[in-house]
Amino acid sequence: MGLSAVGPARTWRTGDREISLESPVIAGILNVTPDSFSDGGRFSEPRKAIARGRQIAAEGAAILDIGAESTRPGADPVSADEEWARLEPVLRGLRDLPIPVSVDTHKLEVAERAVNAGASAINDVTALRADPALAGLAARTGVGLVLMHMRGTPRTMQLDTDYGDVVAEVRGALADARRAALDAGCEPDQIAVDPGIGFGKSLDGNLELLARLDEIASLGAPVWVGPSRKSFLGALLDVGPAERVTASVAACLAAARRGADVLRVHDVREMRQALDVDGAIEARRTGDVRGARPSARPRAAGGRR
Ligand code: HH2
Repeated sequence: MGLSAVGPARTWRTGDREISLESPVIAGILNVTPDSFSDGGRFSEPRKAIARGRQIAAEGAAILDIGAESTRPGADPVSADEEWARLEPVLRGLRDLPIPVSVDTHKLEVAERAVNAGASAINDVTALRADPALAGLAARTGVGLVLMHMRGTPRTMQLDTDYGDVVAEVRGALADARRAALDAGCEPDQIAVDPGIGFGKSLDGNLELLARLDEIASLGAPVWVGPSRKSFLGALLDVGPAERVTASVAACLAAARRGADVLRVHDVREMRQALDVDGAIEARRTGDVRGARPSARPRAAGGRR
């Protein structure tokens, strides 16, 4: 099975832009935090963050996902003012980015400011539990909304990772959150869902969610997934975050085969190469050139022809 979607054309609407999900796309991660689990401190300085944001777009991401509060297990929360102070200069510096920017926040105050500063989507890792009013903001402004499953909070989420049927429970919670967003006035094509790999899940739970991602995809919403560099890969391979690049690409490809639309990754270049090779092979197999659309993908600066 290839990675191109079958059936009617699907899109994710983020403000005035529509992202085609005919084949999986990449959301490149930019953490402007001092303490993120794999890249904390690398892009805390706005100048470096802005340069990395541009690089992520040039490397072939369809979305730039900027986070200013770490959600790693045990992380301390930051105030809205602190979160905004980290985000503002970076958002302003990336206003002319050719790809939409999503902001990874669960605070209404931060989300409102981010949308005013040009963000096209809000990525809420609490799926409206922290602030249900985020759905109203998305409904009013038309920005995209990602609803991610997490048990508890980053401080508590790894204390209880037992589920009866993890996929059924996550699917049910995402269906409820999606329904709440629709009731608040969002359009269906604005709302994406995400099973929250690593957020209150055991190694087995994470593997089960990826293996049965098609059941999450059957909700009919665009599916985000974020296994990138996470500790379940470290548990499988006994390597640290920086050495989990190949494993992350493998996990994302497996997820894409089971219906993931948006692959949230730190290593955009490597993920892009994997999708391009898979697309080219798939196009050859099916005779369908849609799978290999190199012209739709910006070439990295300095890349050889
Ligand atoms: N994972 C993280 C943060 N935000 N958002 C979505 N939709 N899906 C995810 O899997 C997800 C997410 C955690 O990763 P990272 O941003 O790299 O680390 P940190 O939270 O430490 O900044």
